[in-house]
Amino acid sequence: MSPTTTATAPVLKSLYQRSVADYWNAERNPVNLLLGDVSGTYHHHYGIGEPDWSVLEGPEDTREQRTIEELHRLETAQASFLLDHLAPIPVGGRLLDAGCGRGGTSFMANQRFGAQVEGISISEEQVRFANEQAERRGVADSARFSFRNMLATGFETAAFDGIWNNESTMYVNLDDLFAEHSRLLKPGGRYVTITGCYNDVYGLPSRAVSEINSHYICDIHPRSAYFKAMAANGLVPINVIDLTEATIPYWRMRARSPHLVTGIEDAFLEAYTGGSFHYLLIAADRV
Ligand code: GPP
Ligand code: MG
Repeated sequence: MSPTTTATAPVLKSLYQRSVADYWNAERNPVNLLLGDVSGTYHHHYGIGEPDWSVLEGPEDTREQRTIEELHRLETAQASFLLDHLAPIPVGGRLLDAGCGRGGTSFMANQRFGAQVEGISISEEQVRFANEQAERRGVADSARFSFRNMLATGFETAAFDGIWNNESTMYVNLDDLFAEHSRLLKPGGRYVTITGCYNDVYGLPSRAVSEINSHYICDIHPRSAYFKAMAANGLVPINVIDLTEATIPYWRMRARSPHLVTGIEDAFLEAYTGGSFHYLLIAADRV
């Protein structure tokens, strides 16, 4: 079997998906690895909440480490907020982390709900990393990671009590994604996403949004597209929360951390403050 196929079908279905997988297989950004090292929980999403700006003051030789710890705290707060909206999940329930990265949100959900978590990614390197983490944490029997495509997962119908996408919807067509989520969720199951989306009121994607697309090889959707695709696939929103103001301080602190910046910080700040882009949580029930 080729490493990029399952027993039944290739996981990567297009050159586009191959290029996204290549990006994540090669990704080693200090802003992700050094932050993850703080607690052993590696995130691939941004932060929310007010930073403790005093970390930038005080001794210079430990400033970077203080900043790393503070940004990690804000990223963990983001994942925790997402899980607040997934709850309640029955103990022993089954959850899907669609686009799981190095497994950060999956491990938090596994611990918090006592649930069985399946994390999936089209990056074999991320899957390997996350499974190694699961072994290290002693939870490999209840947090599993596999090389799968979120648009055609191969899991059985109505298998999950909850599904989330933590900043991974901008890599896929939303109609295809929500059709698969709808199939996978039990009736009454909960779906949550935190995502960046562009503002329909502004018009088409701004220069800053286009820069973000180019940086991550993604295709940020308009806000409207989420609600159209959910409505078409039996997902009924229960909560929509604009987190834009809550994430701006994270970007301001990240932009002031010379060892952590990746070069995309100003584009996020411009997109959010200019009104062309929102950071949104959407929670929906499967009917
Ligand atoms: C976060 O991952 C970014 C994405 C998954 C893609 C784009 C998201 C949007 C909301 C537009 P990361 O933590 O690997 O990014 P970085 O390396 O910049 O910290
Ligand atoms: Mg990151």
